Amino acid sequence: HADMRAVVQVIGVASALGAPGDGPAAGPAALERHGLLQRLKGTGIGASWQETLEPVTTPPAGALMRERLDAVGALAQRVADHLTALAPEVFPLVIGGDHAVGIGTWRGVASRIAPRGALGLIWIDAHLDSHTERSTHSGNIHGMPLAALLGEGDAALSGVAGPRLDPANVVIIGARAWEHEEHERLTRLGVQVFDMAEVRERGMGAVFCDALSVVRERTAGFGVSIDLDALDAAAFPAVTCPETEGIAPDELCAALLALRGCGDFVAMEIVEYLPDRDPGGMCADWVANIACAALGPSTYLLRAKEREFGAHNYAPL
Ligand code: B3U
Ligand code: MN
Ligand code: MN
Repeated sequence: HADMRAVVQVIGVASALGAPGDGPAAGPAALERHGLLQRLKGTGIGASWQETLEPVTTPPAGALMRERLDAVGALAQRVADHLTALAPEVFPLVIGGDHAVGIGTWRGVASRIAPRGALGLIWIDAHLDSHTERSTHSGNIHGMPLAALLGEGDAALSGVAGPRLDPANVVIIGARAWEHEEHERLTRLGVQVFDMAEVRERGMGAVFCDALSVVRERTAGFGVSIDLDALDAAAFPAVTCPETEGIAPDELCAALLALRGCGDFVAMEIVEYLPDRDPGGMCADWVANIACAALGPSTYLLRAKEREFGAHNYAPL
């Protein structure tokens, strides 16, 4: 896995098609300007940022649900195709954009590993993102991507090419705001939810450890999708739908360090960053900390670098 992490490729998706405002579309460029790639390279891994995808058409504000579903579906298909075409040794880090981009990310990643087996997914989010166009209260498509990945809802979203996720291989961490329809859907499907009450009670580390065993048990590889609104809104306000009482950013980073030892960790996504609400760049720093915690070199690679360069000539975090 040290080799796999040596080729992280950042793929921006500058889309706000699923969000109520257009702010999240500016996320990838803002994070790039803030030095996300340099921070990743500073851990000692190889990384590049070759692409930021954009929607081809953006329906006007107030467009019909039909038009918006088709626009999101078309973008998701392009994201999925892009990921499917990447060389096998590339580890994709997708930077949103709102969470609707996840439909493309995880169908694409599931297609890549399909010859070897199923995909597991850890969905870290204040919300459940498991509405369909029929059950949504807000009308916002970023509240629907997980349902679509599980095969539910309108064909424009659920029909994006690639294997559906098996509910038994999916877990949610950090949820604390949902509507009953989406909660019922997940209960019916059998998706395990580690809600915020459980995170608070047992600690993020213990919950993350359980989550890892679920998504790794019957799969050929697993991914992590991080909706930044999972973080506590007081510490991380730069999201479209801030929710209080969330995960502390440093707690999340500490848990994510466990990923460095996982050879079957195949892709990561970080979404919903809203630069408008981050004038000082404090949240952009946290995004880099999060990416580096998960994707920095394995202990094995760090030891090798220490032998080669001495202990302090590179930054492990
Ligand atoms: N469940 C609500 C809130 C929400 C979902 N995802 C985000 N917000 N970012 C909805 O709009 O469906
Ligand atoms: Mn959310
Ligand atoms: Mn989300």
